[in-house]
Amino acid sequence: MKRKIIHVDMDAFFASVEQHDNPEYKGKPVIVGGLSGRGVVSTCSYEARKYGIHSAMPMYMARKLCPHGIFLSVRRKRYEEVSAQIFDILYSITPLVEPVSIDEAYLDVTDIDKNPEIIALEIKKKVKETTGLTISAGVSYNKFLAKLASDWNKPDGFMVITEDMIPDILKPLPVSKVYGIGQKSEERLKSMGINTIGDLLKLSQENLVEIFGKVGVEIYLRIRGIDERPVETMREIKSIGKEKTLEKDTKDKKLLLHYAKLFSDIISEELFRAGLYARTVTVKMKTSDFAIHTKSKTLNKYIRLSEDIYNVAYEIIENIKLDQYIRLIGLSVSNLSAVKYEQLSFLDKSVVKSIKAENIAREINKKIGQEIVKKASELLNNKTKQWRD
Ligand code: DCP
Ligand code: MG
Repeated sequence: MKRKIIHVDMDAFFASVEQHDNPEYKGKPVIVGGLSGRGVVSTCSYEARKYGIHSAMPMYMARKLCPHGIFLSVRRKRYEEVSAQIFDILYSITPLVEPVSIDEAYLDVTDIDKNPEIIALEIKKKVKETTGLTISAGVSYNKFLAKLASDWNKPDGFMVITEDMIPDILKPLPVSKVYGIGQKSEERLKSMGINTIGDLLKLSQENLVEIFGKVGVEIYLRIRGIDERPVETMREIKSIGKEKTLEKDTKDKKLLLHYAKLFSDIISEELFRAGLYARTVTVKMKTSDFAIHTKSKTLNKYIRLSEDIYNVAYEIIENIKLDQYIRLIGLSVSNLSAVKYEQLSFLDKSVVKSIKAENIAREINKKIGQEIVKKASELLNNKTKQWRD
């Protein structure tokens, strides 16, 4: 069965919040970003975009392009507050929400017995009522097309892409609309006379692999409306942790254990709130040469008491030979499960609990102001060394 995917993305998010909170800025070019000498634009209102201003542009350049603009610094806490309201609306529709950024998410509404267009329009309405802001929504049968759709007629956009529209509707689009084609590739393609998706469609998969490497295969499929990537909810967010860069590099194990105790308390509390247990405890340390070392221990039982977590951390730390100074200590638990005795399968009913965990993760990250709770996949991407035994 074809999936029903919705992609939503707030319009000129930071700038719209500013215009909403300060109605005198409405209809005016508002530029939000770093206001210091080397600052860059975070985003700007659609009124400011007419002057050629865009995200990531140096602020001095934006000032040159639009001297009479309203230049504001970033109020991240406020934007996070609004973001939380938006995500509450999304989670009230389905637990199958994949947050992409502070203002963007995918929803898989395949199993909801309602027309996806109606759901998308309801989201738009609720977001407007709750926050006073507009969100653009796209509906389609995969993530790639849903995202294209939400971008179709921004701001306050709404677009549905159905199977019968493919590939014709894609043909006139610039190649930059395709995931994996950045500015550099775009220029390269241009020099080869390839400007639109229509041009790209004429190339074989082999041609695309020659040009882009492995990602060429994905590009080949995407532009034909094929994208099997699932909407990834929090089910795969499977790690809770905390770390701290020490005020002074140390070799003092007592101090490291002191932090391990503090972190165990925090982690335990979060496991309780999320209704989860953990089976793996990982100690992370950064040495004064900035090398990152990790050492994990996986138990044959699930734990969540602070004392249990600390005992494992204690054992790991006690066994580490400290021949270098430590500048950062971290503790995390993974291999999480909603039940104590068995590993849950992917299809298990832990979805809701995992979602709770992720919401909590987001809250903790917000509270602490740094990202301590991560997706397992992100952890795997970190280049870490195993601590020598
Ligand atoms: N952002 C940032 N720096 C960037 C890009 C974005 O700080 N280089 C922030 C500011 C944006 C927010 O993230 O408001 C969301 O990013 P989007 O890419 O969704 O951009 P906007 O929501 O601002 O505009 P659009 O209407 O194009 O979605
Ligand atoms: Mg946006």
